[in-house]
Amino acid sequence: MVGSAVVRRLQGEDILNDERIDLRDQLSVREWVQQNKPDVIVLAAAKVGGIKANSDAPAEFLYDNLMIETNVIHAAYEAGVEKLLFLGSSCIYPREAVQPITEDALLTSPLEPTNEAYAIAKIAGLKLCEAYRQQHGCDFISTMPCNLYGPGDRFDFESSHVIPALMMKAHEAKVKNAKTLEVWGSGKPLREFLYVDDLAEALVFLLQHYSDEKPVNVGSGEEVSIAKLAGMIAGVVGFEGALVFDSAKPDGTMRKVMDSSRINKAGWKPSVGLEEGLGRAYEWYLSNQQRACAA
Ligand code: GFB
Repeated sequence: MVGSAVVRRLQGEDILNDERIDLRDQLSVREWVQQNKPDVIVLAAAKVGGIKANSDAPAEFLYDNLMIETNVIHAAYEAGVEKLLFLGSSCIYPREAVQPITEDALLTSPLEPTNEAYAIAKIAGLKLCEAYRQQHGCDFISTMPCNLYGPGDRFDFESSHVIPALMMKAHEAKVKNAKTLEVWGSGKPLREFLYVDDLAEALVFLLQHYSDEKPVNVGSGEEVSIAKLAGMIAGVVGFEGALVFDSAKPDGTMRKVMDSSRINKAGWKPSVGLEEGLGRAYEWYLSNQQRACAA
């Protein structure tokens, strides 16, 4: 999802976007980077998923992400890549971080257990960028996006993030004329969502204007409860039944809103509000259902 948005944003530029490489394979990555000699790498590739996928497959989330990061970052160093941008995530901040979360909160207290494996891997990625900058002078930077959504997202009832999962459920409920829509957890957790094309704009902005070891938060600042979000999604999809909350499912972190004032002050602001973004995401889902479910 993020990679495609960056490619959309950079249309017309000389972009290498080779989906055949298994980034977990060290040799393939090294050969590809040596042969293609990119000037810049945006490391958007990762094993990602929603709260259930993270809890069900911690080994995959840890292994795949560690392999992707170490292979790409080291290969970039060996090939003398001029700039590399690594993507962390707001969920790598401590579970009880003071809100809104500033970049300084990293590694100050324990992580949220439902995504600990993913968070540990992503923290390692940030630290790799920092270490290659310190030891070898590489211009490798990192950013922390909040929860993302939009075209190219993976739509799956079980393993998706909340927006695509609820969108699919609401769509199916509407088509089948069902009376209820199941929402996991209490509906009380608060989340901050950013439309993926706004993130792509921020990434290009950082590539052009930022060079420091400290990661940069990129969020919308727009916080919403899961209950309200579910209602908005039902509205966008046109599902008119009732929301039913399943308290047997986990809530995860109760709140994770980031302080994005550093990038805001530097000049980047999001342009797509949640209501509009949900509409666009649903349109994309309707016209790409096959691709959306295979992503
Ligand atoms: O998007 P989500 O899976 O990830 O869930 P996290 C957000 C909230 O939505 C949780 C609730 O409180 C879920 O219980 N929710 C309600 C649902 N209905 C659903 C549903 O049908 N599907 C899903 N998936 N959730 C992830 C991390 O945490 O955040 C990842 O696990 C990743 O590592 C991502 O970084 C950004 O926000 O809880």
